[in-house]
Amino acid sequence: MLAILNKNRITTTISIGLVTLFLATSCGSSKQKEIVGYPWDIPQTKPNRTLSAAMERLYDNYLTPRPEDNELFSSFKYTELKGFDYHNGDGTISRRDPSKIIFENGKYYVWYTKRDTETAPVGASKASESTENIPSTDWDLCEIWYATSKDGLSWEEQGVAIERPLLPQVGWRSVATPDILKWEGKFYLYYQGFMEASGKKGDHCPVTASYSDSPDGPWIAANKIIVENGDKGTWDQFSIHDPYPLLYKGKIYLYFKAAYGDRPDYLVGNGLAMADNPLGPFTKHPLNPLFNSGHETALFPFKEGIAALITSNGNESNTIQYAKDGVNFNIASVSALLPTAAGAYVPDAFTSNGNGRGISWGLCHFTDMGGPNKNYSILGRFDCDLSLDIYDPKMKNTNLFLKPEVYFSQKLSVEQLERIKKDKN
Ligand code: AAL
Repeated sequence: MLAILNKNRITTTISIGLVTLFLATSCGSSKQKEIVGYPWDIPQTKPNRTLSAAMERLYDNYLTPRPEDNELFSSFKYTELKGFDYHNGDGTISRRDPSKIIFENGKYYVWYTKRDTETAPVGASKASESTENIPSTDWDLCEIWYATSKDGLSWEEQGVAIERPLLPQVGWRSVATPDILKWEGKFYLYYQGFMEASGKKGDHCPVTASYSDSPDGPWIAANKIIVENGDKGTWDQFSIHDPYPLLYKGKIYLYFKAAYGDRPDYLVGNGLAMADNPLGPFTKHPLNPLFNSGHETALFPFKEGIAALITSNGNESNTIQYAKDGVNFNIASVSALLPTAAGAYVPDAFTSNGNGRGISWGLCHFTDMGGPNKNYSILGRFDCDLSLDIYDPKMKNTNLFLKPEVYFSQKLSVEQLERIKKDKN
């Protein structure tokens, strides 16, 4: 009897059960040779032998042992977009946090946070210096704009979708980080509605919404909080960020993000609020938060469940996760260079048919473009193969080669350099 300890359970095997393969000898005799090592040709199903914890995990935790066969593994490729002007990168124009992309009227639509301010933001740490015209963070004093595209590479900015309403309405200070729902022929934009400059106390805001008969607007503001902050002392008491609606199991599943705990050691989790109607009432899932890591919400229907890109913040950064029930997520793969604030093209986001097909491209953002004094963000395109309908082996590469300049751009801080020098003496 041999007890095998692995991460989640103790398995007692009935016998050691080493895999035994028998090879005929070259002279055709019946003499057979026992191979006791792990087989050369990776078995697709868990072999009946004792395995190390890592090899147990390979079979227990992933859809397939090889990443190239894993429908929920992908590497990511990036392309610069055509059609957006950033005022020579002086920090006064910023576009960030793209919504998921939908296809309507023969073209792709995306909504995003746009800042067009007199100056670049002063930064969260100097938020007290912000004014009616000077933004604190990159997403302060913003509006929600939208753009359309025929090919997903060249975009035409169409104009503002959601302006900042007048004080004291929800979002008077800034409206940001939108996402889109199509429900019974109408369109619903959910977004963060700031009532103070972000950075002053934290990044505090609730979620509000507007609706329209057409993706081109005009948009009517619900003019109320759609997803309330949590009770005092709970993880989402201050912020409900990145509202992200999908239609799943016939209900509106609105995933969202909250940052909790005291900075700098704060955690970011994504939770879920559900409703039968787009303007609520929304009921938060009792198991929230549903993720222990991640940042901006990026999810899509996959088979009968929901898959998620978990980018940064937490022990499970850089993973792709899957929940058969849309609630209990597990790691489906570990990848690298995941798109930040991904807004994928999700053709079946609102079908609720229990047969999600996955994603293969979308938009994301790149922040901190102009350095501390000219901070702004740009939108870019990512491509991947997290789709059941394409097979692109070039997207299944776990051996990422990055140029030395990428590594050398990760610089030691002045304090770190001092510590290293001091340690030496
Ligand atoms: C983003 C999002 C939310 C935050 C800020 C703007 O990436 O998580 O939208 O409030 O940063």
